[in-house]
Amino acid sequence: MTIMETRKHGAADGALGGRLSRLDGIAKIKGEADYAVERDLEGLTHAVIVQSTIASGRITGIDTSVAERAPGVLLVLTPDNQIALNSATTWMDTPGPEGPYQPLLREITFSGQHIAAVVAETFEQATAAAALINVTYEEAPAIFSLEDPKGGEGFPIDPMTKEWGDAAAALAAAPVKIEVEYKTPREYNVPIEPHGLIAKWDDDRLTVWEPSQWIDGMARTYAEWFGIPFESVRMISPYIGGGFGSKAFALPHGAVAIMAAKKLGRPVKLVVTRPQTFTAFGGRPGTRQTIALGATEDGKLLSIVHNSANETSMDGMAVEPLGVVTALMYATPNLSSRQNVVRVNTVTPGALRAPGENPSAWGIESAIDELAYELGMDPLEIRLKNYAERDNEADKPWSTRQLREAFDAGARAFGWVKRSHAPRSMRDGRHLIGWGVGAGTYPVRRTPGEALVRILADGSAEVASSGIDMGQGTYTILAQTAAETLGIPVEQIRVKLGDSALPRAPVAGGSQLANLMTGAVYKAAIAARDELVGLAINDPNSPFRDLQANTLTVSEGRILPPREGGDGIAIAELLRQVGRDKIEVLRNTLPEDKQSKADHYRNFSTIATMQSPTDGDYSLHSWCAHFIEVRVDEDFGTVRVSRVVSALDSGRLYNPKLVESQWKGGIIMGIGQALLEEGIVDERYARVINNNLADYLVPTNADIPDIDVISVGIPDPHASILGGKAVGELAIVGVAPAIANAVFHATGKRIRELPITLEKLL
Ligand code: MCN
Ligand code: MOS
Repeated sequence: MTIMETRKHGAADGALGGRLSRLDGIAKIKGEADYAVERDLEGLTHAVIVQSTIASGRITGIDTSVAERAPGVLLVLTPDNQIALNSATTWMDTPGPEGPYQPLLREITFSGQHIAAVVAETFEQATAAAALINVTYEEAPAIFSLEDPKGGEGFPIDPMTKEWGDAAAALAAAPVKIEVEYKTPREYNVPIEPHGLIAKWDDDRLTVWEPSQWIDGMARTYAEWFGIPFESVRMISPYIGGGFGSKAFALPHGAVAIMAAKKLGRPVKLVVTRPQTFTAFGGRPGTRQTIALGATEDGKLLSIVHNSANETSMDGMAVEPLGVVTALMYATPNLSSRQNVVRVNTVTPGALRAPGENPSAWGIESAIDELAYELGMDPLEIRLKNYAERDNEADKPWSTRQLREAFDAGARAFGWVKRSHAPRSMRDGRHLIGWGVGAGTYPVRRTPGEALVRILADGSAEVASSGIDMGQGTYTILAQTAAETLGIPVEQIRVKLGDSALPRAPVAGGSQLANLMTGAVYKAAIAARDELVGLAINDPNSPFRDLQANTLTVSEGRILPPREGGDGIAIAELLRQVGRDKIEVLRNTLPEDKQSKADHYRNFSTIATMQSPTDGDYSLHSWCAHFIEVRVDEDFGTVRVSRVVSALDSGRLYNPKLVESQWKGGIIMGIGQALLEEGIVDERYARVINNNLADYLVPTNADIPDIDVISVGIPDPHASILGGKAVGELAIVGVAPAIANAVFHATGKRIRELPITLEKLL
């Protein structure tokens, strides 16, 4: 896609802060966007994965003889003939598990574990042959989920402990207290584009076409698994059909495809089926948390005691940090938050939009509402009364916290003053009406990246980075940043992303890529612009030689002299006159002590360089408040969300149109989480039975009302180079509790276990 092909925009509309439409949108609508696994390579073969049908035990035999003789079959991979791979370092840059890495195992720890793969000339042949593999097992008892008493209390994760004051004593002494338990089920990312890849070897060089949120991180893992240098792996991922956290890491099926390509000496394509995506990687784990709040009679918090647990797999460790929002949102003199992890027979859980913050807010934002009703207080008033003026956990001031403004703006736009307090007091015919509020937050994370800016002979410019765009808007905001900084119209900026041959970028996860990469592009573009101006004043062939640098400006693709000096010359013309075919600048945002060349790629392909939100003098976070109306049908128990007004603080917005779309997307996912989404586990077989998009329900247009989003942010110079804060994951946080609070207001029933399905209301 070139920017020339997209709709024309005036520069004022296109520069940073303008409401430019997504530059990748047209190609996607026309079907011209080339998604990674759509390549048709010469000699391409097709692999199909076979998964375990038991949840616990071991394979006693795999008979592949019939499958091997089936038409078109080229290779059957099993635990017995796979290549032993190296263990890869973790994303934190610590050593991986001991021993070789094997993507196919005889030991079974969850239902749906990869146990074999068939590669054939066609996808149909591979699918047919995969059904002919005969596997026998020795089955052992399985722990089906967090609900299974066999799983017990699990074991503590000490780094998750947060403690100040004496929470237990303060709770015991508090005049008003509540203690309640909240749960969330397994939830899945279900991006429309399923996971898959094409792997191709050329001698010892590997090319992988694969949708990825983190090209550099995944390329490093592939390089380590197969014992080749990082530079020998090329990952290509120009467009991604959604990820929501699930496409950031190399996964076992990737190892299988690359291994098969190596064994066969032919390119291999492997795309997991929709049901297989439910166990090829994990979604959000099931969680439970108990929250005890102690308060004064007039609603001042005295203590929070929080105990939580999430499920993880038998052999992997996934911690869904359930205390993150609990400790941040409200001022309390005493707090204790602890977390356990329980091993169950499941695939290792992964990251799903706002891992931690999302279920954490579900707990505290429900509990504070319950406390409000216990006290007979307005749910908004109790939140303002306990407003945290600083980060009590880190003991630092907020950089910016426009949450009070969010409550004010949201309440005003929603008409909160017209709410009557008592449950079941608002009604419209058969519908009980409920109004609920819920707040949310997401931290500002910072991992370095680098970007290349190139001004070309024709006066246009290129931006290049191995960062990615999965729909959130990276192509567009990087073009806007370069346009504004270089003084070149946005139509003349071409952004190249999604290729590991380009300069290094951090993970598009943790809602950080926009702030980091606009910063890197800004630095590179400033330097490129300075070099251009330098040529203009120093080159003997320049019409501006001997002028002062700070008297020249670049605008609309022209270098302009001081006001009285005429209309200047086009960049292309200057480059021609001074005999240059381009200006090229690479800049990164690494701190000085990390600039070392030796491990250049490592600086960007792990998150070891990531700064926490409290690294520095301030505590950096985005904030939001959701005001939601529900209509509950009294006879059927059906809940419909009929109105959403959310006010959000993400600092400075680089492109308000795209931010609004990100926020609305998050709110829609929050509605799905509140009312629909649930991995249903069949306890007998310890497997998720609704492993497809017909039975795993996500919202459709008919489930979503008009959503009103209001920006209350102000530029935050501590958060990022250009003043923005986290956007992508923020808005899902706090939606589910706002809906549950609205459902309570409508019906008088407190639902403490998501999703809020009709049988829970009857
Ligand atoms: N933006 C802006 N001004 C800012 C910050 C962001 O205009 N100050 C806009 C930009 O359009 C930017 C977008 O918001 O591209 C998201 O920015 P950011 O919050 O930095 O998030 P990332 O670019 O790191 O994207 C990852 C984030 C995450 S972690 C998940 S999960 C998620 C999300 O983005 N998955 C998504 N949004 C998604 N959107 C789509 N369409 N698909 C997914 O899978
Ligand atoms: Mo987002 S869950 O951090 O990729």
